[in-house]
Amino acid sequence: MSLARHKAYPDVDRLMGQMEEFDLLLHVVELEAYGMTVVPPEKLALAPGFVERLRDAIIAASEKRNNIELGNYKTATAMPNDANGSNWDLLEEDEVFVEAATNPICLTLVRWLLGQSAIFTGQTWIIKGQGVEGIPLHSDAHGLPPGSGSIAHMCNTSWICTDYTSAADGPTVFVPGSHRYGRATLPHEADLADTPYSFLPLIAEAGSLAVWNGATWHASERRTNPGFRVTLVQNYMRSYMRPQIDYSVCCPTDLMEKNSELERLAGKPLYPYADRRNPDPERIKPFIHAGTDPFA
Ligand SMILES: O=C(O)CCC(=O)C(=O)O
Ligand SMILES: [Fe+2]
Repeated sequence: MSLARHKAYPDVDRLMGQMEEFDLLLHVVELEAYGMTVVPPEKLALAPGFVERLRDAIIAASEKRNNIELGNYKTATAMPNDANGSNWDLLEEDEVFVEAATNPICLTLVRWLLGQSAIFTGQTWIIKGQGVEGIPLHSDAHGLPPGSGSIAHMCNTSWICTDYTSAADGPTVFVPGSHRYGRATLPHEADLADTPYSFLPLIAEAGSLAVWNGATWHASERRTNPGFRVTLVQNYMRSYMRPQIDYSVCCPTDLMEKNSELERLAGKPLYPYADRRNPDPERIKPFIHAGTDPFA
């Protein structure tokens, strides 16, 4: 008999019921132990054709927003440079993006990690063609310094829209257990070629959902196969840590011009992204640095 029957801890009892209903207990244990898990399509209660619609909607959005043609996603050997341009903020492009963000199995795992008050904070695609390089190990929980590792502050749920069968597909890779470090990677830890940390690849068939604690270190490998890897990335966050007054927007310019401390305190927040684009890497740098040390 489960403890949930006592109904003494409603926020958890609800989750326990859903985890049993959706057969997610293994995935919750993997999230705790490894910092990531992959839910296979058969557990995701997907509407017929969901992953095909999602993949087509991503390709259509990329072609429309960037005024390009991507060709056959299974066989293309070249990818236009701007296939990932304007790739944030997709809900209004197609209702399949709303289905993806609100899938009940996805939300059960999100709420396990972030609590019932979790909020949806972003949705973006990755299209990755033959020869596209990987990216180094990093945490997605930007700005959270060491000491913050006992709970998840944000998480990532990624819909896998094409099969990730081997390293040649250019998959995401993860350092298992790294969510416990509760910090960003340091420069000498980040390169997959010589990092001292072991990592495991995200191998999954199309229609799977990969879920990770945002603090779990991850990277991606170079894609050598033809065709595109297509992924829908979704972020959710805890609802705290937002300013009462957003001085980055409303602090009078003349006051900031007279006082450089005031300008610094007003901040230049990384979020929200202003124009659907990944921000300039120079703008992200200070936020990543803030995740390396409590005094950073
Ligand atoms: O799989 C990849 O290309 C890496 C994606 C990534 O870093 C992310 O979704 O946060
Ligand atoms: Fe990431």
